[in-house]
Amino acid sequence: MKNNETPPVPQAEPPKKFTGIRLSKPEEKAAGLPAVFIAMQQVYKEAGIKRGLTALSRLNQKGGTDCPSCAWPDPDDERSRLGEFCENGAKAIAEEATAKRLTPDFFRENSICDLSLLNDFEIGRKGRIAQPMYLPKGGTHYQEISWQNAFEKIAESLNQLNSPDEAIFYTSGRTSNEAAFLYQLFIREFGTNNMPDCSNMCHESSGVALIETVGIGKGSVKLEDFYETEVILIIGQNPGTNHPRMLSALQKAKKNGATIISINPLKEAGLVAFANPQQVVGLLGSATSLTDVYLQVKINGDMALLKAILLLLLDKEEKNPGSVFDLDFIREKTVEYESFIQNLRKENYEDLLILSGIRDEEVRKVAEILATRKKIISCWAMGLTQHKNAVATIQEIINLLLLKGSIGKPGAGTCPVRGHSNVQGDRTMGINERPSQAFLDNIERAFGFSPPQAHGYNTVEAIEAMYHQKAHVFIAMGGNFLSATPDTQYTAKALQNCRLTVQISTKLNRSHLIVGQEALILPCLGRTDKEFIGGELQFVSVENSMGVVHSSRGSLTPVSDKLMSEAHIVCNLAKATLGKQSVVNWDQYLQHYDFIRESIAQTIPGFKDYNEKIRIREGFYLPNCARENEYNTISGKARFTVSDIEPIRLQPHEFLMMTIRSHDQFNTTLYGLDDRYRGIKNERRVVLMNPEDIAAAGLKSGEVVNLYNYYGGKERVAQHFMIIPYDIPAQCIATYFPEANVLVPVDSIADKSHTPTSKSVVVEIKKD
Ligand SMILES: Nc1nc2c(c(=O)[nH]1)N[C@H]1C(S)=C(S)[C@@H](COP(=O)(O)OP(=O)(O)OC[C@H]3O[C@@H](n4cnc5c(=O)[nH]c(N)nc54)[C@H](O)[C@@H]3O)O[C@H]1N2
Ligand SMILES: Nc1nc2c(c(=O)[nH]1)N[C@H]1C(S)=C(S)[C@@H](COP(=O)(O)OP(=O)(O)OC[C@H]3O[C@@H](n4cnc5c(=O)[nH]c(N)nc54)[C@H](O)[C@@H]3O)O[C@H]1N2
Ligand SMILES: [Mo]
Repeated sequence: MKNNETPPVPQAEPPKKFTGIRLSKPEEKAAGLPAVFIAMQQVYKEAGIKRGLTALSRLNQKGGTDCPSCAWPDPDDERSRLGEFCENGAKAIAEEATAKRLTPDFFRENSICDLSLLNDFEIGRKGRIAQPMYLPKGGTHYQEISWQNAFEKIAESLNQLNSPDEAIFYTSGRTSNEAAFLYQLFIREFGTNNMPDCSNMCHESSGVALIETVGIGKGSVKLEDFYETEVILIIGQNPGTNHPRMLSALQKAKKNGATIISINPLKEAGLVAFANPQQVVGLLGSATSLTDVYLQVKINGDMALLKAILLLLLDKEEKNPGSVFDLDFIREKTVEYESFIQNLRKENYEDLLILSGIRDEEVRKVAEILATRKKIISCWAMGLTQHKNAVATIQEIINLLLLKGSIGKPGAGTCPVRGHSNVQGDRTMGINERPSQAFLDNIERAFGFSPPQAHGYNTVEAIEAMYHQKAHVFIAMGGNFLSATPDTQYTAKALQNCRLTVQISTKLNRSHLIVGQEALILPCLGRTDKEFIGGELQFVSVENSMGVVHSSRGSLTPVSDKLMSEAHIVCNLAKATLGKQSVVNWDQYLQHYDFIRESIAQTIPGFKDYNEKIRIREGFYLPNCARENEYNTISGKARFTVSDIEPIRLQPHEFLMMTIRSHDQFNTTLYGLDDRYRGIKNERRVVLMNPEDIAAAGLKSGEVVNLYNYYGGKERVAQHFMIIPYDIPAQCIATYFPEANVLVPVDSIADKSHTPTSKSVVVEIKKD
């Protein structure tokens, strides 16, 4: 790009250009040979054969590297010798293990404006950030800076604030337990709880719903429970793409006789059938069919659907008491059953069917299955958590499980399937803007300083605070805050209002380009990188979606000797900022990770003897009361909850939009431009739309449109999207995240959990 063509400001949104779509029929099964093949090719292309083979052979093996992709657990028993990873895990490795690096020359040659004109796929492909970089006030290009100077600049900015609450410390869920623990310790000693994290946009609704009802904000099942359960509900989740290794567990469950019920507006290939690439038959392409009953619910129609199912179950139970509900469990282990039943009776079955978009016969089929089964697991993910009524909907699932006594026993329970590989661990380590009093007391007891008591900002509040200039310094431990959060243009302004923005990252993304008056990039080691201290290879630890804490060690030589581990970045930042005032021995933590784990053991329940237990190769389970059929609520019992449906009423010209992931992305990181299972190749600016809706709106397949949202009286527009006919319920549409985030209103959030409502955005469609 010539200088005179460079736009004056960096672009917050990716270029509004099409990349050349190719369409095919959506697939009806996931994985199989092509998947593994494609994945391995990408690794070798990015990392080279030797690095690639080294990284892949260690992935998810006991004592090896924890996959930086999703949080699905590794099998406790045998692990596949073919490799315990999936296509998308391999893509995550290719992304991180790449041998390409961004040198100071790269940043000299490319201004932030130039880079912002690339699409997110192109930006990410540039390579690993190889040294700390600094963007001065008014600067157009990043320039190299020493680690020492970088820490001093941050310390100076933090110490100049009028209050520690004018700083914001974001965390994305890849950060290890060790780094997360030190990070929150530093932030609290500095004096704030402003710790928004990606959870706020992810499973926060699950945490809130579960704590209120069963007394623990995590799922209750173990992997083995899948192998002895009778029914698995999979609601608002696309495991074929986002948790591919879950398909092996579903396959085994199915072989053992489980019935699978999927609830999703889209017929996702991975839920329909699976050809396991880790088995010879799977490699040959023969598939196990997975879902027995597939309910293509309307977007946000889940609560109505669940209530319809519950009404049918109640009806059966009343005809033959004790035949459907687990009355002993209800009596001994729960409270508020009567008010729940009373409220349920008020519902009208026919109305519920209309709201859910599911036919009577289908709902009856499900009720029939659930009526006689006693061991039920319910899985869910973003299809439930990112709505206004997310907490209430998830609690309706809990109601169902409680009625059936399907929790706290083998083969049954809750399974919110987590996103980032250590998002659950980061919360356990105290990354939480609303820490419990007990947690704060533990910090005070272990370290002798008084942590701040006032709650801090969550993600949405952090955006508002920066926008309104109540916060001036933004530091991100990983992630891509600009592109992952709602209302892209608004968030861009918020970040640009800051005096200093700091990104601790492995790869370049748009959050490095839309920055405060000054900006820093601190390049860190990733999961696959080896880290030596005093000649000894260190390891970190992480917690998976089922509460197993285990170690992870890198296997590759870092691409640059100027990378620093996240834990060491925090120690140095703390030393520079807090200086002699600090009561924490940061120097000790720099010497060995065992010292960090020792402090964790002294502070956080469940981590006693951490250093010994973490050396058990398969890791150890954290205590989980719901799993033990104990409920850590005020009453000491699990709680039924009562909630009413508040349907989203659409005008005839409006649509309800969900923003979803393609098969070729990890959140804002694009591995490619395809969504193979959905039959969409080489294009992301698409709107999936019901064919009858397309005709009724006077549109055509392939037509170019703009999408509008008017929440709160403000116009938001996503320009230049292509209409694609797709099997999706009427008045529902789907677009990809993050391209459509510009439409997600920052102030439209879930009740109680404050999660942005990224799966129910009211949209108007107009021709371009
Ligand atoms: N390869 C890969 N793996 C990932 C990620 C990734 O981006 N790529 N992201 C990671 C992270 S952080 C997370 S949180 C998880 C996300 O994993 P998912 O939650 O599976 O991700 P989404 O694509 O957001 O998909 C949500 C699914 O919910 C459905 N859905 C949307 N709205 C509704 C609704 O109202 N009701 C119902 N019943 N269904 C609905 C969509 O059709 C889609 O199938 O995956 C993690 N793993
Ligand atoms: N519209 C819409 N918005 C959404 C969602 C949605 O479904 N729809 N989903 C939400 C969800 S569930 C989530 S979890 C968030 C995700 O939000 P984030 O966690 O903020 O985003 P990611 O895209 O996962 O972050 C990717 C970046 O992390 C950095 N990175 C990768 N590995 C490491 C590492 O090991 N260490 C460090 N320090 N940095 C690393 C790289 O620079 C990379 O570019 O997005 C949310 N936003
Ligand atoms: Mo997530």
